[in-house]
Amino acid sequence: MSHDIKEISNKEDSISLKELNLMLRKKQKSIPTKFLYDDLGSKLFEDISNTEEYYLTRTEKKILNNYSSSILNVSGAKELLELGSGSSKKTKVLILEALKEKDNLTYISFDISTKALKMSYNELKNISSKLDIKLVQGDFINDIEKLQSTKEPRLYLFLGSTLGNFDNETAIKFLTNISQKMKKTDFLLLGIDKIKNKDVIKAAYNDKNGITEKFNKNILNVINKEYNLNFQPDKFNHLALYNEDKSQIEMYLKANSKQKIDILSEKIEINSGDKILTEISRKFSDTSINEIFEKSGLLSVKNFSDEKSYYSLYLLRSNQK
Ligand code: AVJ
Repeated sequence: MSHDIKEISNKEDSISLKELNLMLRKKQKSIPTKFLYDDLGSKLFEDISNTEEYYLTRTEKKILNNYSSSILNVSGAKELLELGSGSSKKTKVLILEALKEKDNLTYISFDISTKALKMSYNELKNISSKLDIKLVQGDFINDIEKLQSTKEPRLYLFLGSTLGNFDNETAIKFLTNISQKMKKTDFLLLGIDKIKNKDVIKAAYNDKNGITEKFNKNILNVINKEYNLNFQPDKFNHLALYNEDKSQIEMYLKANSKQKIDILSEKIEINSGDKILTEISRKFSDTSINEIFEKSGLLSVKNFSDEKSYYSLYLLRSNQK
């Protein structure tokens, strides 16, 4: 059985070759992070989340297991709307808990990737006849205002520490969009990775089996395909540094030899040792994340954590109304 996917994005989301060219010529070269997540990249990320070193996914899952019923009691949600749902595996815990108490529940899966939406549907379709599943394809930064609202109390979910991949301005813009969309009875559950011992953080992005390395290098295959370029992944090394001043992981591809890339009938010269930034992953303190909430019109109602305080789920409501 298949399921309708409602499309609300204009799909003009990809950057032009010209823009990419500019990004690769800047003093700090970069490639947009989203190119990490083609089908292979999404699969590799799943593999990362099963490594010993990558504590984030497993810790978040544990917190959800422990506190699903509190989260649902506080929020009183009749609808769950997940932003960037991926495969919805973690959310299943919350859905199963909600179904214990309720006669019906709506789960709205909102993702840029139709493949992810289909996976999410397959993961959930047989759970219960009381569960109504809706699939919406769109970009969670730009299309949030286009989402349909109902009168029911809704719990927005943004899990997996994805907020950490946004710079400050984008994070505030994104959260402001959500808080403006939220009704008085709505809540947002947000997954946040916390500042901790830097060796623990660094190890999570440098797993010994080299899966993160594969994941990082795959970005070059993705843009080669997308823009018909000639990057050679073997000529780069994976580098994930923890920038303590900014409390963020910075993931780079570092050239291990001199090379030329053909782009727009020009050549980009890359010297041995040049670094291309592919992702930042920010870590927060309770204070630094609350500052962002305040600037976004959000109020933290409660937060849930693990015994080591590695990770937190913040339950928020909008301060705008
Ligand atoms: C799932 C995007 C939050 O930043 O930790 C994992 C992605 N990058 N290893 C993160 C990622 C390198 C991950 N996010």
